[in-house]
Amino acid sequence: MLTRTKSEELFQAALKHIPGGVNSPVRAFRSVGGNPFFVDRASGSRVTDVDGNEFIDYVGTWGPAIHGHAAPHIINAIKDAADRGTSFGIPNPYEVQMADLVVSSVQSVEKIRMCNSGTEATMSAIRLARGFTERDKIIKFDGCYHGHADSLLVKAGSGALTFGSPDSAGVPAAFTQHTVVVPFNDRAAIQAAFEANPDQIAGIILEPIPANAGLYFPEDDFLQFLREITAANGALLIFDEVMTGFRVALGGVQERYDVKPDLSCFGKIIGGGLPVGAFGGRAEIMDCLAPLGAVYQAGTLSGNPLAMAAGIAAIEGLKDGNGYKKLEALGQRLEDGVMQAAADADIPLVFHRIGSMFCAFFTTESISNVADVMKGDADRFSKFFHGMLERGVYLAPSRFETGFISTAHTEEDIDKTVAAAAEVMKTL
Ligand code: KE4
Repeated sequence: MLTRTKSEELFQAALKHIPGGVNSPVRAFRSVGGNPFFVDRASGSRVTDVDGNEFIDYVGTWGPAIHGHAAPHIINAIKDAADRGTSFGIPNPYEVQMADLVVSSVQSVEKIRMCNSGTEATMSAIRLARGFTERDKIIKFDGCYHGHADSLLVKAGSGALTFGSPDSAGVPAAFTQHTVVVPFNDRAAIQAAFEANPDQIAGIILEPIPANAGLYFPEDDFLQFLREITAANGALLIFDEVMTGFRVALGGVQERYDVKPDLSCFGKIIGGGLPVGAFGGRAEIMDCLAPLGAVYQAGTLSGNPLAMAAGIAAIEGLKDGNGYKKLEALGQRLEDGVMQAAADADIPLVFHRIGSMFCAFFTTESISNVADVMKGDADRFSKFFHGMLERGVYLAPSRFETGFISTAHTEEDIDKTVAAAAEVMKTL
């Protein structure tokens, strides 16, 4: 058993003044049981908790740590920038460099606006889509998560013709009445939504590869279908690439699937571990933003030099493409090893992966939307999570979350992980 004394003390102390003891719900281990550990330090592929336990980390702060933790080139970039001031509220050269870097990396982005989180990015992109099209309604997919802006905290409606109802307390029904929720990969439902709302749909927003309710994939040409049906109906196609942007390729999912959305949202990696979000796309749409246009959007720390310096270092470190080759090789090694471990233990397992993003489902069913993900064995996942934690491997503390490999992970890390999985699978 792991020594958890200091983490337990800290968690009890955290509970006094922080709701649930955490500053973001998923960290609380509520879906796997037990209490979270507290990190003392992290480096490369490892995090070390306050009791001195070291773990191979596959959460990677939920995506930003594509170069691993405390990557020297990122830390040095932050230190250099910090010595000259942390934020000015006045334009700084890093903002121009970041904008040029994203535009040169992502085919559909002609202009970009920085903000401070993925939530801000998607919230702002939707406001911009509504302003540009002068329409109110948005289509989103059941199971896709775009941060916690009111109009996106929406429960799936009973069908394409009904609007979503709030999926959180505190969201007035009126705030979700313009959001239509349809099942992912369901072309008929999308067709019906457009027919039921002629000339009223401002846009469709989606995670082009959903990764917040398990990890699953657009069925053949589904993204191309969305590109065509939005164009045909005067609606915008919005890719939420907060997680997949610069993760699955330098140009994101849109590069891998060769589909050009009208707007894209980013976060995580482009902040190099500091708070950042961004949204960008066609210039004629982006130019509707204040101060040029009538769509208001702002942020005190948007484009601050620290986050820009960190993000620029993170992206520059990916440009030669070697990192993606390494991530693919490590991802394949992990997938092969874990699948073999499950087979040897006669445990039914579905393993979805794209590059360095992966998710394991304890089920025999195929997975193509969130309803399929719900059929997974939650109890088995929790036992697997804790068994791996005991053996020094930290997986995402929820079966609905995606795991991440970094370029700091080694074949030895992967082999240790597979060996641990082989032991734990036998206990399930
Ligand atoms: P933030 O506001 O958390 O920076 O980004 C929201 C967001 C938007 N779009 C996508 C596709 C996302 O994955 C996210 C945030 N992802 C979660 C991880 N599943 C953040 C972890 C958390 O909420 O603590």
